[in-house]
Amino acid sequence: MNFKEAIVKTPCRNLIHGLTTSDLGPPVYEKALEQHAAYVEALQSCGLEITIIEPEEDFPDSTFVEDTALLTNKCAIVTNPGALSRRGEIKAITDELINFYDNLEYIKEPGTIDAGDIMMVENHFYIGLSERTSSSGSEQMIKILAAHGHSASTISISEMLHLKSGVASLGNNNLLVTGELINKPEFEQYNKLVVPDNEQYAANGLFINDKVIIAKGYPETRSLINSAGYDTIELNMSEFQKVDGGLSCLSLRF
Ligand code: CIR
Repeated sequence: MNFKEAIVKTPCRNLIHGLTTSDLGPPVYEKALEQHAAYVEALQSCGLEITIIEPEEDFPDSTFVEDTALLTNKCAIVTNPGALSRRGEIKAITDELINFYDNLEYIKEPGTIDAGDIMMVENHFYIGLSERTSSSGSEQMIKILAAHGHSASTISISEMLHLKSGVASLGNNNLLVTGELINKPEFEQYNKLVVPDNEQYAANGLFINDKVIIAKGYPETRSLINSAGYDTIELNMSEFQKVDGGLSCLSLRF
């Protein structure tokens, strides 16, 4: 799918209190703002129109908009995020999505989904069953997607926060993949670009309109992607990494 639009949300000051499993220390807010602005520019350079939502201090993790909705060329599904502190993020996203989609679908209690657990490959959606995404959430998602002509299936993950923490579709049957996901039978049919263990963070790349955006500082992954014939754009993601965020989490692309 060629993307035309992206929705992002400016990080709030409370980003320093975002959920995290890392021991990298709290993000520096001003740096996060700079990195976010560079991210927006990179999306623009890939040809996307960007809608920027105002920051919201009540939700420290709300810059990670990807988790709050799944957008396809046929439908928009607002999620019920797995972390309690993130549930309220869907209000602002819903208010924005109604400007782009006629009908919104919703994942309902008790189901939970973070859309960072969902990877689109052509017309198929892989849904990671993680600590954030429950079976009930994924069953609802699969039904909604099927009603709109999309197929979907689940993959269990145990070591990563989200499915897309460890895999990204680069189109042309290529997957950028790392860690526990490398040998998943579900990904057998793909040509795998395997991200080495010491560069795992770089597996969360973004394939947008023929370019691949990757985190800066991961030379092996960059040359792997370049050797496969893609141009890369590198972005410093240090402040978002401190709160477990990656490139894909920072936008909703459609
Ligand atoms: C969280 O734990 O929810 C945030 N600190 C990071 C969310 C990252 N989102 C993503 O990978 N899609």
